[in-house]
Amino acid sequence: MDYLERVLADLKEKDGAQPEFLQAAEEVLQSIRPIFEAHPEYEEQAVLERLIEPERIIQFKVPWRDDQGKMHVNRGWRVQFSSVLGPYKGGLRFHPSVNLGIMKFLAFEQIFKNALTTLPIGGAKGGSDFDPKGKSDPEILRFCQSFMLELEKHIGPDVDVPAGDMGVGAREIGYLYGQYRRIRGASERGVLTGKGLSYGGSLARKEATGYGLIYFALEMMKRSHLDPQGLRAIVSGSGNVAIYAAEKAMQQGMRVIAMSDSKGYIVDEALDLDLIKQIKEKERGALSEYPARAKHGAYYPGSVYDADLAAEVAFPCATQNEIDLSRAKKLVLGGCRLIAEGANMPNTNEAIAYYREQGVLFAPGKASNAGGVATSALEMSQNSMRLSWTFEEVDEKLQDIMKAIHEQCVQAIEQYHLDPKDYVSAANLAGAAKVIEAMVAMGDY
Ligand code: NDP
Ligand code: 2IT
Repeated sequence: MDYLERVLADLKEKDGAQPEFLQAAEEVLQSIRPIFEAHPEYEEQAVLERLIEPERIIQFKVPWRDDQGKMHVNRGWRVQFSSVLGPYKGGLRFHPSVNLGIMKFLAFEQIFKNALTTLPIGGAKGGSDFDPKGKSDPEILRFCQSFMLELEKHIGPDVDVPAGDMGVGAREIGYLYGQYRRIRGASERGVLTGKGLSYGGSLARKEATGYGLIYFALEMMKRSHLDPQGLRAIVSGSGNVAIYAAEKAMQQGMRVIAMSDSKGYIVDEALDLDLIKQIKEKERGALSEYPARAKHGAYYPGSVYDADLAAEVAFPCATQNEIDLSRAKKLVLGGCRLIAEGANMPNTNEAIAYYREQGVLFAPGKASNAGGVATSALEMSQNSMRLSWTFEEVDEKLQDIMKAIHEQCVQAIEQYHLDPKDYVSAANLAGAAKVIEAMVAMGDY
C-alpha cells in the first residue's frame, strides 16, 4: 500500500459512515497522485492527512416554533474545512437529507473549487436538516433567526462568509442577515453573500452559477470544435442553478428540451422558461403544473435520467448522485457528448469513469459551477469597497473567471500529460496544487 492508498484506507475506517464524503475525497485524492510523486517529502509532512481533516466542525441545536406554536428542533452545522486561502466560504443548505457527511463532502469540494476561482477564499459549508417545503414565511423567518442566533458566533466578513445553496435563496439570506445585523449592531455586509440588492447584494449573483456553467461549457465546446447552435440539452433541477443555466443555454442557441424537480420532469420542445420561473421561483410550486398551464409539453414522475431522451448535452443541476452508471449509459445512448455539472457531485465516480471510457466531454462541478462562489467573492469585494458594479461589469468578470478556470484545466492537462478530455484530474490537480503550496508555505497548518 502506498501513501495515498494508506490515507484513503484510514479515512474509510474513520468516516465509513459518511459515503458522500468518502466519494468526494477518493475522487480528489486519486487524481492528485502526480503532486505526491513529485514531492515525496509530503508524506513525512502528512500533507494528505492535513488536506482531508476539517479545521473545525460546529454542530448546534436549532429550536423553532411553527405557526401553531408547536416547538421543533433541527440540527445545524457549519463545517469550516480550510482557511488556507482565505476566510471560510461556502453556502448553506436547508434540506431534510442534510447530515454531517453531506456537509463535509460539500465543504471539501468547496476548497478546491474556491482555489480554482483564483480569489482569496477558503472552503466551508453549512446548513440544516430543516425542510423548508410547505413552511409559511413566518416559520422560515423564525427558523432562520434561531439558526443565526448560534451561527453568528462563528462567522464574520474576515472569518467565514456563508451564502445560499439548496433551500437557501434570497429570502433566507435576507432573514439571516437581518438577524446577524440585529445581534452585532454593525452593518458588516460582507458577512453573507447572495444578499438582496437593497442591502448589499451584487447584481448577477442570482444568475452566476447557471450562467457560469454555460460559459464554462462554451469554452469546452470551443476547444473541441463543437457548435452549440441547435444542440439539444437536458437540464435537471428547476432551482436557482438550473433556471439560469437553461436561460443562458437558450441564449446561446441550445435547445433545452427537459427540466426536472424532486418529484418528476417535463419534456417540451418549446420550453417556456418564464412559466418555470413563475411556478418554481415565485410560487414555490411543482413542475407537474407545467403542461396544463403551458398548454404544451408533458410531465412524468421520476428522474429525468431514467427517460430515454435524445440530447447532445446534459447539465445536471439538482443534487448529488443524480446520475449513476446505468443513467450515464442512457445519456450516452441518447447521443450525449458533453456533460457539465451545475450541481455538486451529481455524477457517481462510476458514471464519470464511463464518460471517460466513452470519450464524452465531462466537466466536474468544482470547475464548472464555480461561477456562483466566484461572484459571491465579487460581492464581498463590492461590500469592502462600498460600491456596486453594474450587471454588465459583474457578468464580464464572471466570464473572465470561467475562462480562466477552463484555462487552468487545459494547462494542467498539458503539465501533467493527462488525457486531453480529463477535466476531472485537471481541476483537482490545479485546485489542490494551490492549496497544498499555501499550506506547506504557512508551516504547520
Ligand atoms: P435549489 O434549492 O434552488 O434547487 C434545487 C433543485 O433540485 C429543485 O428543483 C429541487 O426540486 C431539485 N431536487 C432536489 N432534490 C432532488 C432530488 N433528490 N432529485 C431530483 N431533483 C431534486 O438549489 P440550487 O439550484 O441552489 O442548487 C442545486 C445544486 O447546485 C446543488 O447541488 C448545489 O449544491 C449546487 N450549487 C449551487 C450553487 C448556488 O449558487 N446556489 C453554486 C454551486 C453549486 P424541488 O423544487 O421539488 O425541491
Ligand atoms: O456550492 C457552491 O459553490 C455554493 N453553494 C455557493 C457558495 C457561495 O459562497 O456562494
